[in-house]
Amino acid sequence: MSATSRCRVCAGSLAEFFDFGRQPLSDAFVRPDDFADEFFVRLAVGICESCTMVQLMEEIPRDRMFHEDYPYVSSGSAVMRAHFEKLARRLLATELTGEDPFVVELGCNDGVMLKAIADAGVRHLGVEPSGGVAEMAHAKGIRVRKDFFEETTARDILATDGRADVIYAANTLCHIPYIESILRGVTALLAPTGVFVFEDPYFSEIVERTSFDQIYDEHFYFFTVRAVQAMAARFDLELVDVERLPVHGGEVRYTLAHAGARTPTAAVAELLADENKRNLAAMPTLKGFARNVERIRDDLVALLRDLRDDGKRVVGYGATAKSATVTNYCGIGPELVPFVCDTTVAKQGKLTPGSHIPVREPSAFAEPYPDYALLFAWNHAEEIMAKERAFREAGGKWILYVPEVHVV
Ligand code: JHZ
Ligand code: SAH
Ligand code: ZN
Repeated sequence: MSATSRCRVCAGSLAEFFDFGRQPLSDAFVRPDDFADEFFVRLAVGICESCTMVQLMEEIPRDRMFHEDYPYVSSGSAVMRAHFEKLARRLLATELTGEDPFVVELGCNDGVMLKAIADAGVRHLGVEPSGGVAEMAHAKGIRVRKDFFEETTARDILATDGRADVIYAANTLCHIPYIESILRGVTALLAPTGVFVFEDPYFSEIVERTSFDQIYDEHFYFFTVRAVQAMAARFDLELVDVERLPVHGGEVRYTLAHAGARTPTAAVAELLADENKRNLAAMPTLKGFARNVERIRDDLVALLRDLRDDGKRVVGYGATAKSATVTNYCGIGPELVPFVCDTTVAKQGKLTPGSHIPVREPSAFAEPYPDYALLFAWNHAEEIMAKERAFREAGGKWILYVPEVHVV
């Protein structure tokens, strides 16, 4: 782990605004008999005093996070599958209409987006370093390169496949501290009229909803229009469109093009104005966020202790990466939440990182239903509550902690 106090985009100085303390790797689920060598990092977040990019204070070695056993599988949510299919259809209709178009996806995971591109017979390449999920994509008939995307990878792809009309990355670009290498690679690989489209959690939404659990090892950057616009300009790229997305608790889809190649839409200036109105980059705003985080921690722990003291059963729902921050920062372990259920086979039978809550298969939820379910996968609330309608009908209640601790 390398400590840094300089912005990874512009080398400006970072002003730290929150420290979560010692945190485990969020997707490092541990075997019950083997947690002696868990890896911890200092999880703290700061803002660049020059370019306003919000980022972690310390970089975590990428191979510790993204490897053969990386457990997150993108196709686990029906809503997310539909989201990516819709985007694929739109790209096919608007950006991939020329002769023999070519799409590159960074972090294609199990192929949730590229499947629709492959089915349309369009030339594509997924770049995915995590072997297990890359293999799942390959099994779907998708062309995958098991690798980290960076400048050398981009130049290599350029040499073999030519320029890309679309370069796409969902929930991946914000994971990559060495973003300079990525953007140099993108600039080299992108066709003159091509677009680099990426979508990630929106920092404005994180502050607005105090969704502090978006802050964990894998999320290195927390993008805003202002910081992305400044970053793009450093690489002769230009932010030409933004679109707010409801998924994963509120994201923005950014579209970059070569500088001067496209006219920016009005949405860019509008969202930038909104950020300025909110004083998003100002220290008092960030300190206010920090106070809200502490309040939510106190409220959540108080509620869980009261329920335990009243003899109520509480079960966790969704062993998310986000929940690593919640459980470890708040000090929530099996004494407050005896287990958490999750559909991901690779997480089942293991313990949550750091907090050591057993992960069980979804069927355990109804054997019998608990009194309360703590919804760690709150970003999938609609989908999960619909699927688990019988829980509420049986008198069960959901506990949520975004944007405040509340019971429904
Ligand atoms: P979910 C991961 O974050 C990590 P996580 C990563 N860093 C990131 O940015 C996002 O994904 C994209 C389970 N589940 O999507 C499956 C059910 O059990 O909120 C998952 O383990 N039943 C790349 O992990 C978890 O919940 C269900 O019905 O915070 C959801 O994880 C559904 C829908 C999900 O991402
Ligand atoms: N796009 C999917 C997957 C997000 S998970 C979705 O939105 O659901 C983030 C993925 O990025 C992981 O599968 C991880 O292995 C991959 N990743 C991490 N660093 C990368 C890099 N440098 N190049 C390409 N993929 C990377
Ligand atoms: Zn900076």
